[in-house]
Amino acid sequence: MTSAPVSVPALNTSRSQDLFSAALHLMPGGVSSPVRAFRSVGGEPIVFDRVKGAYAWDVDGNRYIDYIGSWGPAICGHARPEVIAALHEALDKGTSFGAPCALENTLAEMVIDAVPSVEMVRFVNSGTEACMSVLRLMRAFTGRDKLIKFEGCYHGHADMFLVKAGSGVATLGLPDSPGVPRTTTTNTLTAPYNDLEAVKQLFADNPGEIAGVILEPVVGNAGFITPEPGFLEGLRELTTEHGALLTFDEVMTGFRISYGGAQARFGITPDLTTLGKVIGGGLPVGAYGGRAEIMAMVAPAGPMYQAGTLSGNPLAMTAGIKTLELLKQPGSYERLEAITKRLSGGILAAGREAGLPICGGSISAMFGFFLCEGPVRNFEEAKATDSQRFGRLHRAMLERGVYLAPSAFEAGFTSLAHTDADIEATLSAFRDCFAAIA
Ligand code: KE4
Repeated sequence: MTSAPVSVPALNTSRSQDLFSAALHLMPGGVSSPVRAFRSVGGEPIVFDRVKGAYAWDVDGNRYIDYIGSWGPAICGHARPEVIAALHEALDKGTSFGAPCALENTLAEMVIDAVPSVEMVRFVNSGTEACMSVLRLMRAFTGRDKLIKFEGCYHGHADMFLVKAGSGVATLGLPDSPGVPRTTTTNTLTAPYNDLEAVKQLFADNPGEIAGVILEPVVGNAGFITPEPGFLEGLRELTTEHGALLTFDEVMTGFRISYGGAQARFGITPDLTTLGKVIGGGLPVGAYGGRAEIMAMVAPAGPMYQAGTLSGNPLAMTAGIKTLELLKQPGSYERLEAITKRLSGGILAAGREAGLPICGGSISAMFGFFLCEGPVRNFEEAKATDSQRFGRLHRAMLERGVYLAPSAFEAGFTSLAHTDADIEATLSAFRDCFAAIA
């Protein structure tokens, strides 16, 4: 018997509504990035005023326990005093140099020391830039044009990645955004996540033409989907066998699944890795790196061109360095694993108690759930989730002061700032809300 949902006073979001109404006339959809518009969960987005630790406050003064953390960067908690202090100090020396600075050496050494595949690294300003650059590098190094990506995996918004795989095993890329010419995505092949046979078939159908395979080693952009045993190992073997490069897009998983990323946790070393989010500590940073012989292709060391005005800027380097220093402290990942496992286990238990179809899980500081029976091993199976019901859940959780990703096809993120009390309060809200939407 599930308890009747506890009613809560309606949220006063009048100032958010005013600001968002104005934003709609200023920016497409009123936002700087589509997912923030709450289109897939309904209702209007909350306009943030400030963040601190595990919390966000909107412009109406409502406080939320935040499980997005700026989509990953706030893994140590928002506005950590140590990061803010370091930025204040760096600010006095200027905001951008456009010239080499020692801070780049420091962060590069930290990334190289931490991430098994990275012997050399190039900093850029976003995950999108990192992924588009690494694709160019895979093509430059192999002299081949084709790429394999997986349905549901997101590698930023560069044209060649905006491919909506058709249903079925493997298909030539069909652009899923206007403005992306077919010629740009013809070389993008897709396969279902966790489907090694589909990848084998792609290599057989395109002998000597595939430059590389790119994937999220733990998927966070189709909801939370984990690699099945043998999947990552199989990709490592197949790419090596066919002279193609293996790239782990660790923009989301890097320094979140472990200090060395998913590749360290699973013990599979790709040829190249992309990073972002956490390594910028909330300021714009992306990076790509890998074997020195491959990175030697990158200009000006080699012929593959890639550049950026603000790449490696001192403020972003400072925030990244301080964030990794905090993460490196003993016990950080044990704490993240423990609170996230408790949260995820509690969500699944609450959903089942309410009689809802639910599946999901967590790895380190990343979690997710689908409102369907499951298991969910790929994007096709993820689409079975009840998005409508998720939308009602999202709004009900907001009213209870819990801020979840505004899409059924995203992951959730915890931080070192989330307390046991925050987790308990969140699970209490889930129990209420599952009862309300059952
Ligand atoms: P950015 O260009 O947004 O910094 O990174 C693109 C990117 C690349 N690879 C992975 C695995 C990613 O998760 C991302 C960006 N993630 C989304 C969240 N699903 C960013 C949020 C947004 O688009 O507003």
